[in-house]
Amino acid sequence: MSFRFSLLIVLTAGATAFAGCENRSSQPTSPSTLASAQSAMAAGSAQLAVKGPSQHTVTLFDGCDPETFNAALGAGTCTRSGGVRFDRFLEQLAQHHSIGAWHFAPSNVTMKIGELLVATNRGGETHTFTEVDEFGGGIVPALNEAIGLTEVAPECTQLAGKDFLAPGASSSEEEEDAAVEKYQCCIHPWMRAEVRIREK
Ligand SMILES: [Cu+2]
Repeated sequence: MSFRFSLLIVLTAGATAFAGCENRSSQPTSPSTLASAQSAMAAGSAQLAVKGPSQHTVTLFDGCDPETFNAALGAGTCTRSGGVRFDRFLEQLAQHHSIGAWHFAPSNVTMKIGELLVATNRGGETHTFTEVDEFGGGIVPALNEAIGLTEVAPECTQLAGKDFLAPGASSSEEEEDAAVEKYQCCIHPWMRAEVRIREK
């Protein structure tokens, strides 16, 4: 059920509930509709504040330490405060082939056709949120090597400027097909998410 439809039911059911003996609602409200309305209301009042099409946000996080990352990779590479020092970052990658602070949250999303998928960068570095057929390496050979990825995802070799999300930036797309889609960062290829899009 889309958000707009849920809201309509909540409002309709609410009007009926408060009408008392004066039946101001011309349409009788079935118990199942009321149950839907109640579950929609129980889903949280925060939902009611949202306007426009229903959207699902994946947040891009990292844990870069500005002092050491900027010294190693150039001024402006990392704009957050505190975090994982660059030498520690490389050690962790070599040991674990990923580093948890650099991740997409949530990493699994289920949504419906017509809804918006939004990616928002809340980290201190630039990331991409790139749809790929298969997860693979990215555009930084040293990072691919550190995590043992030898196949570069072809989609990562065809990025445009708009695909690079600076800290604070967002992208969004409306999902049009029922599918399971894979998304990864083309800089830090262990940052991954799977998105299941269902029929309406
Ligand atoms: Cu990244």
